[in-house]
Amino acid sequence: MPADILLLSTLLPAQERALEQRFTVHRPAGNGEKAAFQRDVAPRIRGVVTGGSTGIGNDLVAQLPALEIVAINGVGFDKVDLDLARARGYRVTNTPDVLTDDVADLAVALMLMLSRRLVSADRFVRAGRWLNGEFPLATRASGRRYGILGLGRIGRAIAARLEGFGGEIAYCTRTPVSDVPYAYHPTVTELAAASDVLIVAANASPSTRHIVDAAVLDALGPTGALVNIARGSLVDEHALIDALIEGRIAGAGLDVFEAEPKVPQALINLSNVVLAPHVGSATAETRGAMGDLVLANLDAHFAGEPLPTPVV
Ligand code: 8YV
Repeated sequence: MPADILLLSTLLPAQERALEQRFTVHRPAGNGEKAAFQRDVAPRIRGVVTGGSTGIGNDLVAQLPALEIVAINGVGFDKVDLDLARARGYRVTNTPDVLTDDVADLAVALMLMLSRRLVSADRFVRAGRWLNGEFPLATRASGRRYGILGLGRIGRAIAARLEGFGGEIAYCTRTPVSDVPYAYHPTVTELAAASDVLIVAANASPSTRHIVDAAVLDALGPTGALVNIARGSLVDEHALIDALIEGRIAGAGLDVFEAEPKVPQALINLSNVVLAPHVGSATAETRGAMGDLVLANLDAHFAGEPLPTPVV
């Protein structure tokens, strides 16, 4: 009998078909179907596929007594309770490596768009305003001081790209990394003070919540820019909005938000902000590779083989 899988994330259509060929696939219950789902389906669910930014809540896990594996279609596992997984004995997998380049590309793109004011420039041309005068001067993107918060796979890929921009690269992690030539700063405030562009690329966890706060933004200063491609929870969004409105930092490029997909109107109103709808890994190629890894983890689990990319 094929195992019952609950699909909470979208995969490419061909991958959802592949999943349906191998498993009995269920989608989340709509309003009015919840009682039937809990009674008839939930007790049979052995696997869950979910997104990195959505994860799975413990209330849903509590409804799934037969749960054996949560396959995250993403690298971040901050929205899955790993202690609960260990205690209950189900596996957790993610999709590292395959999305690193895309997320690093987006970090650099946001930095470039922000410094060179590309969103405003595009609007300027479309509105026909070029006919009446020149576009205001932007800020150089090359040759700056780049600070990277978190130097895991994605942080390193961002640094590798920024090496091509000249300038200085520094980073902040809990302990210094031995194999990189970049300057180390033990605190985020010190890193921000030494940076023109502060790029957030750290894992989200209770200990990194709001690690970029008002003090860090003030250390970054009125000519500094913030880029966040990690998780919204790492940045105190209220403090960020205040700093942007008061000109205590120059701008922000954001792919992630504290309550996404809800984006505060205050950020939408600001012209010194570039906004993206959490698209770090959202290319056809990378989503394909991520989906393949999700399928490979599920196949391995149900065949009793070692998991390709286990977290728990
Ligand atoms: C995805 C992500 O947007 O990898 C992650 O942790 O947040 C992103 O790659 C998400 O997982 C898609 O479901």
